[in-house]
Amino acid sequence: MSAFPEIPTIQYEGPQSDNPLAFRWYNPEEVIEGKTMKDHFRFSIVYWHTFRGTGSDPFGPGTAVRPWDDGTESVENAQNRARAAFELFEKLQAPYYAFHDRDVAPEGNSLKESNAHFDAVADVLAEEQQRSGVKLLWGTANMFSNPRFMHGAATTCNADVFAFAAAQVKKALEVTHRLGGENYVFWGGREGYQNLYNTDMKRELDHLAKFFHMAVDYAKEIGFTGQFLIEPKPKEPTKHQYDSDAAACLNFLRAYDLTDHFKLNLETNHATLAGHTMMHELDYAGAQGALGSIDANTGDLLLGWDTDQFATDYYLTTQMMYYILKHGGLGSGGVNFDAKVRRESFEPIDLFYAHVGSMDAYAKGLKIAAAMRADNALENYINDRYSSWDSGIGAKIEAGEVNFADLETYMLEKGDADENQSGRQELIESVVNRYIDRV
Ligand SMILES: [Mn+2]
Repeated sequence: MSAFPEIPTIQYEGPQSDNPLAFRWYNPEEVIEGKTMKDHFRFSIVYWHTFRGTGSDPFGPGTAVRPWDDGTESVENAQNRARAAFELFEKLQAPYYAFHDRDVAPEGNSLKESNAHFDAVADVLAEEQQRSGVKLLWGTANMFSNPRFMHGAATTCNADVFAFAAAQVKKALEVTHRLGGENYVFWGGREGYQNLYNTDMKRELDHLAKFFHMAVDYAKEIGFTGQFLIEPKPKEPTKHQYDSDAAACLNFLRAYDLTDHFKLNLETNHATLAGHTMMHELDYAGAQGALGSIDANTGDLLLGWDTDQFATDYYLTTQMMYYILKHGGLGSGGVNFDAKVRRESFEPIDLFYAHVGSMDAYAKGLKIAAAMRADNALENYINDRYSSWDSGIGAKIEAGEVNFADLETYMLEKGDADENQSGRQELIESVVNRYIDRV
């Protein structure tokens, strides 16, 4: 039985198409910089927003109409939902999906029962993957919804809760491994604090590191070779999340000897909550060899919380694809739509309009970014701006050949520094516009 009987498989029709159920820019087989669009993006659909999101908010209940879902927490309903999910993945031509353990299968009355539910749904996920060819980009464990995690999971003050979380991640790793997952993600959930007065921050960070080392050890034990990813987020639900941004995560990983085992899963709306642009986070992580994957969404300029909206802004997608290309792509990661339709967009067809529109926005962003790179549109300005480092005293400093005394001697002889040159910000912004106009 089809969950989306009115929806065809979405096809590429080109930029002139007016069909909202066709791609105008995302052409999976089109080659950009020597790689197909399909391989650049490795688009992934999330289970949580797309199949468990109801549209509820703090002011009212869910609004979403989901005819394939009977609204119960039965295993059978979860299995039927999985079949509906794969129909959507296929019709969107998405090669990947991602889930939390508790999105795909209902939590039971004990850990044992929860694990059994998870296995029963994983059987259907395995069947559907086999049938459709859609693959698992990553798995993760939900360690924030159940009230037991009110103080956190790996950073809880309650040692038993840490043990429960460890058991839950052990199982999630096993299922991710069984389903051929290419990555495993840790998003901090409630790993942070509401008030430092009642918090032993050092002890909590030590516990978090211990937890990650145990996960690395267990992956090795079961032969899971997927990439571990941490997803930075500065706040919400806690006022301070320990994985607050790319720089904080990398410092944590380095301090606890975990850099060899982890990369970052960067999310647009988390970057902006941290007071950064997404391109900043991508460039920072990329510069340190830690760009793993992205959760593709956007916030709202006028709202200060994590709205997880579908991105359609060409400036944003151009910037993202530019820095992803600059750092050599996403490796085993992908462009994962951690985005939800608005509460008012309650019909099943809105799930398609949302994904198609955003996939197109990323595809156009990729084409604009590649056109800029082909002309070295930004690189020419950057190279010129830093040219004082290519020879003379700049080259000596970079090579480590001079010390403070040498530089004092140099400047005493010279008298003053060479004149500065314009940064040309306004010019470069209009250069970017030129490429957006042309593609
Ligand atoms: Mn988010």
